Amino acid sequence: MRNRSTLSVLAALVLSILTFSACDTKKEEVSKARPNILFIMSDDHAYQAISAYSDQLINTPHIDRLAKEGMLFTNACVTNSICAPSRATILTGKHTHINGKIDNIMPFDTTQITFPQLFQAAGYETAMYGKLHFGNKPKGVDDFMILPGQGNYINPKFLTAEGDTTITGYTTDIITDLTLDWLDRKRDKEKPFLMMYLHKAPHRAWWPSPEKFKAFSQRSFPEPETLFDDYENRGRAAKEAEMTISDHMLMSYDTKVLPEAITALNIDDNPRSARLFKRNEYPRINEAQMALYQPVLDSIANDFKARWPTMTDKEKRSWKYQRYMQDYLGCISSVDDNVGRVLDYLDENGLAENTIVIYTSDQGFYLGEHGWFDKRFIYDESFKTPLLIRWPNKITAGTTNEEMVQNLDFAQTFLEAAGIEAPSDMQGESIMPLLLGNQEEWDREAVYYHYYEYPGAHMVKRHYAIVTREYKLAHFYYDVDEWELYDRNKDPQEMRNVYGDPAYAEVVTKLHKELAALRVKYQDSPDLDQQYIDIYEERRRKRERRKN
Ligand code: SGN
Ligand code: CA
Repeated sequence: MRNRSTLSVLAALVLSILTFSACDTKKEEVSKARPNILFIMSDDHAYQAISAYSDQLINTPHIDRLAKEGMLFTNACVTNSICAPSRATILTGKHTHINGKIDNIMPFDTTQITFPQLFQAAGYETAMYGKLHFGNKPKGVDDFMILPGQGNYINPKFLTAEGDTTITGYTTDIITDLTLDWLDRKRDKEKPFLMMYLHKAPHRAWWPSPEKFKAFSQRSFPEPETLFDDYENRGRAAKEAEMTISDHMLMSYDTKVLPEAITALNIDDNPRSARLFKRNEYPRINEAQMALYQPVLDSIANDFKARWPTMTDKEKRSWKYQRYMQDYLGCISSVDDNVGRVLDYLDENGLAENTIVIYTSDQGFYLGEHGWFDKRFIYDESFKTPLLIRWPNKITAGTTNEEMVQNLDFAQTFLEAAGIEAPSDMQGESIMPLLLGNQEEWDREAVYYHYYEYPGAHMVKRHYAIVTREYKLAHFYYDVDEWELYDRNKDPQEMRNVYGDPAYAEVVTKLHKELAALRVKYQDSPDLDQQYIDIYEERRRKRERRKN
């Protein structure tokens, strides 16, 4: 009896060890073959505001962890530097002239395949939380909670499959709470996951949480060298854009000077400014939150009233720049804290090793360079975007990569990492060789860019361009016909258009040829340029008909 029972216990033990280890091996194999993907994207996060790129403005220890433990791309860029087009490119793996979402207004044709659909079909558990800004609900996700349109910073509303819900608190914290809850409780843990964790911050009008608002309003930041750019030696596009800190940044709406303070000084502020201020986040603030925001708003208003009347124009621009940076970087600081929470969760739950973590933005942003805020231009600060990727045991920790990768490449990269076949009409290239250190398998020498939203907000003219490691050749068209060439090595701040300089004649000829070839490769053409212009003309006619 005793023997039998000892035997059976032994047998059970052996069996359980065998089953356990078989199951463990199987799990290992499955997980090795199919990594989780955590795609973190913020909105308008300039690489200048990540300390892994530059420690001039802010310390972002948590985002930096991805560089320390993974790969930092120093030449990652977008195909069209604006929100919805960038998102459409990421989701479809196609340039915006092909996927049709050339600007923030154009509807997205939802019959197109987006990469989360392919993940879902391949057995991944998929979700999207935060800002999509697409005009459509996402496809291919088992669960979603997204902000409507641009969404709000304070007490934001979310769209879900079950209807709308409004959550009290600060958007960056809330999007993270929801993401962690999905990772912890909602998802099917038998499956690998694809999580799209998408921040609204640091999008205009840059409202930090009350704590960061207070802390950052005490700080001052170094000015970029080109804050007082006069746009000499460039074409009309830079001169005519409406995105200067001095003239186009709104006093109340953007720099958060209470409208009463402006009226008190009898200053001619753009009427949109107070109107937008009173309509945007300010009325959403509840009493408890206002107790924290109000003292800071008052101190900004007092400082403004005391100093503004005697300031020179130059000092006024500097003052607005400081206010802009205080709020923008306050927003970033919350993003960084929250990225830290998510990375901790991965660590604490044994998920870090088999999860590819990507941190990026939908484009870059001007933090006072050329006197600007906003984006849209081919010039570096908005053309480039942060990109940091961690994938333990695959990517060598602490590596920097200088290749020209684009948001166009993301879909194919993620699909390859997950072992899912990418549709043959996607236009990017998987950057897997770079991640795995097989640099010799990568031979891209130039990327293509095309911006369309003109006439439109900030009035940045339409342009398409070729960018190589050495040069940038751009054609501004529609109501101008101007070419710009920048020598990226000699003139990294892009202050001198050398298109007409005879010293660059050969470069110009060569780049014209290469640009024409890229236009063919990516199926862009003068006819297509015209078709998209016609759509704008039609929109304008419709608006006028409505007015009359
Ligand atoms: C809004 C902002 C613009 C910004 C666009 C696009 N104006 O229109 O400054 O360029 O969004 O941003 S605001 O008065 O509404 O703040 S994007 O990230 O969605 O492309
Ligand atoms: Ca954006």
